[in-house]
Amino acid sequence: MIDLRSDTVTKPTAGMRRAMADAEVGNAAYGEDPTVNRLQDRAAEMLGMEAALYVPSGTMANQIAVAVNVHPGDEVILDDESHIFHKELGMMAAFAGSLARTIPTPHGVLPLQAVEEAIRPPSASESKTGLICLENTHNRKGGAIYPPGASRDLIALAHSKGVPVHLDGARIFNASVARETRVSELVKGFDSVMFCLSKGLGAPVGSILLGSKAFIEEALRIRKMLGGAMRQAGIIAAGGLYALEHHVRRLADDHENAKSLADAFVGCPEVSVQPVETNIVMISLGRPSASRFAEEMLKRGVLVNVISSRRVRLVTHLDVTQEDIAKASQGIREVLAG
Ligand code: TLP
Repeated sequence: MIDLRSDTVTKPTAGMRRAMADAEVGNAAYGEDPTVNRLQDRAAEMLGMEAALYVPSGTMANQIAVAVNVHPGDEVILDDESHIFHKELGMMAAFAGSLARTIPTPHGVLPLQAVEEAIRPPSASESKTGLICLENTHNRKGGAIYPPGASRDLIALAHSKGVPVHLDGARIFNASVARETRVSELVKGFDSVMFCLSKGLGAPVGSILLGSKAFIEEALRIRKMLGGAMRQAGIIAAGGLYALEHHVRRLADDHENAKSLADAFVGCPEVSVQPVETNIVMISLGRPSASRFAEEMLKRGVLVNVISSRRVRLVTHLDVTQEDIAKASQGIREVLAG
């Protein structure tokens, strides 16, 4: 099977498994796991943030960031297809008690004017704007990169109104490699950032949440509330460290593969492909339907992700070779011709 459903499907490489097997461990919840501590320090250094916290998943990292920043009844401004709003099961309301103030966006980039209008001035009779969240790269917008200028302007606006900004940077390393820009440049100015080790970077488990020392101290308490304090987590953290050392630059291969995969759809009248910037190919189909397309691809040994009745997502990653892409492209042409 060629699995293009997600970049979360990668399996640890032999080198990564060796690093995991050899990892020094301790009780991470006591702050005594040397490998977890090394991973957190390395991540903070790479992103240029004060402090970092290893957490089991990207969802937990995002929801901790929301909960640190809001009180029940506060609003969070974010785009209506963001992962935090769309795919985290209403946890920002269920756990933190916040309200989503969503803004529709064509490419996942929040328009400044709409954000300015959505930020509420301090008032005794209205909700407070507690947080603004951005996503880079944007999952449901086909791996689109948030333009650095646009995020800088948004942060400046938010800070001028006293509102913190969180970045869901699950795939921020894809943006960094595609733009040939240091990841620390892309996250400059954000109050908190999360990135996933278990997506394109190819580690089996975990995400990193970053921010100021004070933010991470509070994040530690909320991670514990969510049952996310881990013990001898160095075993899995070693996979994350290995990924940061060995799997960043190779993301460029995934981007190349995604571009050639997208080419297979070119010229099909009933299909539109979102411009491919990183490792996600998002297509909209007239005919066949998304589920029919997925069934036909499955018969040809290729798994794709049905996003809605008309949308399909294909994601390239560490476990997909150029040969796999050629085979999948052949399958796509056959299905669309049929
Ligand atoms: N994305 C997964 C699914 O949940 C859709 C995927 O296959 O793409 N932020 C972004 C932008 C994400 O894409 C994801 C996961 C998360 C956060 C959550 O990370 P996890 O799965 O580690 O909780």
